[in-house]
Amino acid sequence: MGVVIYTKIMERTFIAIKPDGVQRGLVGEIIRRFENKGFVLLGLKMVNVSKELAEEHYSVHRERPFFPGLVKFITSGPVVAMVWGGEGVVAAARKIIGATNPLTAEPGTIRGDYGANIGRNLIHGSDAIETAQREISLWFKEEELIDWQPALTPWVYE
Ligand code: IDP
Ligand code: MG
Repeated sequence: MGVVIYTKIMERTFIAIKPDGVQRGLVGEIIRRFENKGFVLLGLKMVNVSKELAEEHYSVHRERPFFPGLVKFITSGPVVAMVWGGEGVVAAARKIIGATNPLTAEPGTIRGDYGANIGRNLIHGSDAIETAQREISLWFKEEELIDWQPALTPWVYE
């Protein structure tokens, strides 16, 4: 019963733990927050991001003054790329992540709890459903994503 509803409301988002999050040993802490919420991990891999992938991922920011530094930062060390699923996961993940600038991000959010500088804000999350679709297909091959449902689903979804 719950499983059927779950399939209908399923949404997917792209989440990436940036090089600062990996270097600071926050991979487990960050994944824990999404797991605890009840979202479902559908794909995960560690990536040494190429300049081409970084530039494509952040192409909307191409003209911004911070773009070269951003590309340099994202390619500076391994990134943990993930796809998470769940009802309303795109918007809800952005709330878990917090505002772009960690100095104004609310305490309790990932950026609010662990960040202290806008250029080192630990994590990326898609900002809309269409963006999520674009980013998932940019970072993952379809066969790298696992279509599964946790046994606890009826205890997370009505
Ligand atoms: P978002 O990650 O919260 O969606 P965006 O405005 O899409 O924020 O910016 C993308 C990324 O670019 C940010 O997460 C941050 O890493 C970087 N960035 C944004 N604004 C600045 C800035 O003013 N200085 C340095 N880096 C920035
Ligand atoms: Mg953004």
